[in-house]
Order: sequence, then structure tokens, then C-alpha cells
Amino acid sequence: MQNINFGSLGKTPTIVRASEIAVDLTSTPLKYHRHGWQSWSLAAWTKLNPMLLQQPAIFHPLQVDVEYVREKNHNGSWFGALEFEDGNILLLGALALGAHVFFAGTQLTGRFESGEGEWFAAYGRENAVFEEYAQKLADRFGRKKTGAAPRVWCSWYSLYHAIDETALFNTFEKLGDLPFDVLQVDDGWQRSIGDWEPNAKFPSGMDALADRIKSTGRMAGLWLAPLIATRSSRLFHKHPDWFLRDARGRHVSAGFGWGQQLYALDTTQPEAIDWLGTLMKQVRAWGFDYLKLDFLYAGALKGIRSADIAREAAYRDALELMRGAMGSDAFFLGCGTPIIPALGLCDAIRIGPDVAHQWEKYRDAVLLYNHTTPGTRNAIRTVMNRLWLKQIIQIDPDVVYFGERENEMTHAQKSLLQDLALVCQFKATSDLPQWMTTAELGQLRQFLEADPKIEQMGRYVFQLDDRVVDFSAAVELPEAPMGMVAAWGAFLGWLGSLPFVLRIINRIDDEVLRKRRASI
Ligand code: 9PG
Repeated sequence: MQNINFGSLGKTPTIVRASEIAVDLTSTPLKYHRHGWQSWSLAAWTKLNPMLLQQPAIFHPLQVDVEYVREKNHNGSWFGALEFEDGNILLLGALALGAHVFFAGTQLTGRFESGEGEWFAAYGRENAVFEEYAQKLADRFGRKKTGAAPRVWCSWYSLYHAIDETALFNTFEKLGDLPFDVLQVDDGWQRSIGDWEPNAKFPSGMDALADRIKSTGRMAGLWLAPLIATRSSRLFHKHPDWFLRDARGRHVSAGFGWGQQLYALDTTQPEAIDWLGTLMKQVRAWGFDYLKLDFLYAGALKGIRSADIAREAAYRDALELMRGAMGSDAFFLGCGTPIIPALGLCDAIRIGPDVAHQWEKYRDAVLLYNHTTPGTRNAIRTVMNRLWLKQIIQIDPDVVYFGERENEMTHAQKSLLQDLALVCQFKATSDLPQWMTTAELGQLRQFLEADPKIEQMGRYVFQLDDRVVDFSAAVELPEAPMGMVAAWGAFLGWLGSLPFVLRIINRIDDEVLRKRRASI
């Protein structure tokens, strides 16, 4: 274990090569910055009392880094930071993949999962320190275009998986001349998770879908989750040997979704590599130039791979392979992606959990202590703590809402989310024009055309032209549950990890969706 002298640290970073590193603290910090592994994982400044384990455990592979989820000390992926009484922060962060940082009372330590690499340590004003870290990361991993991203209409947050070509064609037409650059088809077009061909709801085929979008003068976008498959897919059935296994030979869980267990593609398996490259080329050949590749974390799970490569290195290789196959002219949005390995390869990355037409669910926030699940407050919180990435890559905070219909949020909550998108300079919505009033459509247009001057006033306070927007209240973490609430939460967490319960919940959700859909 190598040591860095805390007293010697300043704003100019200290760079040290080591497999393990420690900074011994000489004063007690006030807060710890916990950085979650992938897009949906929590990133937040937390108090120093212990953090509870989020529930249900069945979702851990798709919400956190399972390798560290049971760790008692505060910890985070690639870097950790501490805030001190003088208002300065100490940041210890890796400049290479496969690293984790731990905070244990008097020490901030870092460890590579295999081999060694460079560590960055600096002490100073928060923004200056994060800026230095971002620059160093970009020097190692590459830098992408920053600033305003393409403006996207995405099908997910209104129609969810209840899309079909008639509903989409109708929506594309009703979007008229609203200034969107991309119309993106989300989950619901595919035969199954693993079988990336159009299902019966898309009888005209994928070329026709892309053509229809392009005929409106916009770029065609498509969602797919190329690194996972469900057991019921043809892909998994035909090639069980392409999927990641643990040391005992069992398939590794990539979480639970679509009412089923998810499995992770071994992206080092030669035939799987060919398949992945062909898939990317196929999607481009259909005419889609904006690819939202989702559930990507599956490529970085721990397991026995065909080639003996460290998990995050294997993941970055997979991203490189997909990028190479899709071509440098495609727009690659990484979602559910481990953050640092995506730098330099994705054009944009989702940096927070999904939004939802609800602000927050008591069940998730308080009982299950889960800040990763879809919900607008969860999205705002984590995005606010990852804005430092904006100087090296485009950052996607997820969509915003304008419509009153089928939306439980207050006007203030929706505006806060819209302002978050303005701060990120990434604008997207799923609102259906057929559900919107003329006034709402006007607001949407104004939002898409806006380009306010952004100035940061405080950690979570921004000035947008002459308006001051304070996100602080949304970022607060709820108190850890105690007593009966904690007991009820633990029971719910257990219940929520039973596949048959999740299947029932799925069925109820489908019914709700069917009703929403019927009203278009
Ligand atoms: C399609 C969706 C949308 C969305 C993605 C992703 O942690 N979770 O339980 C969880 C569930 C769904 C999810 C993300 C996380 O959504 O982020 O934009 O494309 O898939 O199925």
C-alpha cells in the first residue's frame, strides 16, 4: 500500500502509480461523495453515518456494482471525495479502469481490482478539483464533442413498450415542425431481449420505420440492449455458451427485467463478437444513425470470460467493437453504462436514473432506500452530482415533461426537470403531441429553442439567463428508515426479490399501460 501525504496535497494534482493507495486524514470531513458505478447508480454527497443497503436485492446487478454492494464502509466507483469544514474537498480517483475507493474514518483508500494504475489526488475548491480530474480522465480516455446535443423525441416515457408502427407513424406526423433533431424508437419494437428483429407490431419492417422518420428531415434513433438476453430469447436458447458464467459454471445474473431473469453476453467470446458487430451494422443498414444502447453494465459484470481480461477492460473493448462496427458517424448514447469506461467512445452518456411521470415513490425512497429506480427526484439528484462530466462528454439527464395529461407531477417539479435539461444542454421529451394542449406545445417549442447563458452559483444553484434555479431541495437524501418503517421495508425488500411477485407487478403495470395506450 502506497501513501499520499494529505498535508502535501493542493489544487495541482498529485499523480501516483500504485495498485493500492491511502491518504491518511488529519481532520474529520463533513461529507463523503459516493459515486455509483453506472448511469442509474446513485451519485451523491452523503452524511458520514452508514448508508443502508438498497432493496430489492434481485435488482442489484442492474442498479449498483454487485461486487461492492455489501461493503460496510462508504465506497464508490473509480473515485471518492470528502468535504471539509473549510469548504474544500479532497478527491482521490483512478485514471484507469477497475478501481474502487473506500472511506473508513481516518483514511481514504483506493484499490485496483487487478494490476496497478495511476491515482489522482487533489485538495481545493470543489469545481477546480473536479475540473482537473475530468481533464486528466479525458487525456487518458479521449474527449467527445461537448455543448448542445441533438434534441430528441423518445418513445419510452409516454408509450413505454406499448409502441406499434401505427401509433409511432401517427405521432411522428403530429410532431409537425417541432425542432427535434432525432426521433428515437425505444423498447418495444424487438421480438425479445436478445432477438433484435422487429416483432409483429412492426409489419412494415425496420427500414420502413427509419425511412418514415428520415422523411420528416430528422435522424432516426433506435434503442437496443445488445449485451443482455432473457432465457426465453432465441439467442440464449441457441447460444447458452455465449453468456457469462461464474466460477461454478452457472450463468451470471444481470438482474431482472421484462418479468424474467437477465443474462450477460460474454463479449470476449469470438462468435459473440462477430454477432455483436453484425448487429450494429444491421441497425445502421436499416437506417438508424442514433443508437441508444442500454443495459450496457452487463458487459462489465464479474465472471469467467472466454478471454482472460479484467471486467472493465473487457467492457471497454466491447464498446470499442460496437463503436467500430456502427461507424464514427453514428451517434452513440450509452445508457446503464459504467461511467468511466464509456469516456471517449460514447457520444453521450445517461448520467442518472430514469425519470418518471411521478416525482418520488415512498415505497422506493423510504421503505426500500432505493434511489436508483425510475423517478424524477432520483434522476435530478444523481445528475446534479455528475455535471462535472459535461466538459468532456455530452450528458443525458433523461427526458422532461410538459403535458399535464397522464402526469402526476406539479408544475414546479416539471419546470425543475426542464431546467436540469437546460443546464445539461441535452433536451429530450416523450410527450405525445396528441395529448398536449396548444399552450403546452408552445412551451415545448420554446424549450427546444432556448439556449440560456448558464452560470453556476453554488453546488446545486444555477443562473439561467436572469433566473436563479435552486436544485438543492430535490437533491437531499431521505433519512434512513428506523424502527417499524425499517422492518416493513425489509419485508417489502424480501417480497420484491421474489420473481413471481415481480411478475404480478409486471402484469399490473401492463394493464395500467393498456389503459393509457387506449386513450391515444
Ligand atoms: C426501456 C428503458 C428505457 C430507459 C432506460 C431503461 O433500475 N431499474 O429498475 C431500471 C428500470 C428500467 C430502466 C432503467 C433502470 O430503463 O434507462 O430510458 O430505455 O430501459 O426498457
